[in-house]
Amino acid sequence: MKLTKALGLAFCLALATTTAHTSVRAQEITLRSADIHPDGYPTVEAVKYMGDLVKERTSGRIGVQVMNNSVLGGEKDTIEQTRFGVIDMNRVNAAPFNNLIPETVVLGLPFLFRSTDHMHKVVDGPIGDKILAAFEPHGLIGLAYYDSGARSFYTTKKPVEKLADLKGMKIRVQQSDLWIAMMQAFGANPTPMPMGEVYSSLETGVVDGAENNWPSYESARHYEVAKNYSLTQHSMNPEILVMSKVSWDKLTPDDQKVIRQAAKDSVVKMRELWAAREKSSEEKVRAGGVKVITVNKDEFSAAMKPVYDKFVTDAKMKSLLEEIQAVN
Ligand code: GTR
Repeated sequence: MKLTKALGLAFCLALATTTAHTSVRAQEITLRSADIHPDGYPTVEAVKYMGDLVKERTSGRIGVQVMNNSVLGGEKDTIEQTRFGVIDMNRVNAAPFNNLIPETVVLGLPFLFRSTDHMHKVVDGPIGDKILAAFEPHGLIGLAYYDSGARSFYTTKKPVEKLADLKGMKIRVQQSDLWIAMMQAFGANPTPMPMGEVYSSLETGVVDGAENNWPSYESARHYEVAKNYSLTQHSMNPEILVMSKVSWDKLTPDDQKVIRQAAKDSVVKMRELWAAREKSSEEKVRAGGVKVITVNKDEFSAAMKPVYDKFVTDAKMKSLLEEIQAVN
């Protein structure tokens, strides 16, 4: 019985693959792009939109197939696969790049950006370009930045009302040394893990809390199991769209230009989608019974000196930080 089922599944998969190939036959190149988020999430829709632009601008020769919902794996794994050309494109938060590409660390530093506008000015300007260029020696082409709002803490039992409440709490973080150090500076016990494991970890008590923006808190349904959301807004770490250098090098310079431009053009669309989703997600979780807590952000930000001391050490990081702070 088991064998029959397995054979049946294999047959279905083979059929699905054949069908997929048939439907894209008119396209010469199909770029597979990874994302962990579900359909409708702004990052997913923005990359689909970018794909439409690419298709239109190459008369249907090149298309983008967004493979979202973590079907290609967690972010850290898909980054590796993208570097090796197994995946062509990837939309990932800046955090899982931190240990590989030191220049990305600056973007996630706590309480760095003064506002969304400040963050936009930085990533849209020469500093943003400089950080994207730092991807290339690591087998990746940095294409664009997408919004990710501000990240705040949410907890299952005890609400975080003041800094001392985080003391000893097990908090899930992204897989990045910066984020581990940040949680330690907040007094918490960092537990790094991929996003896909967070819901069950909150539910079973493996962690006491996590932190994220409104849309992720809502779409991953973490608000169902962690009902205290404390508005610390400690980081505005953006999302980054990258392409595998292996896939990039197979394209003509003209096609590379089309890809770059379409990625840049999708940023405008993404920002609209993001602003709307931040609002609707906040409304949904509030309606779902979440307790939203206002905190004294200064108290949280004052605890972050050790993080800056640990990560802003060399001349390159110091100048990146100063340049960002100087942007008005
Ligand atoms: C989300 C982000 C994801 C991922 C996730 C996480 O806000 O869009 O790329 O980084 O957070 O916390 O793992």
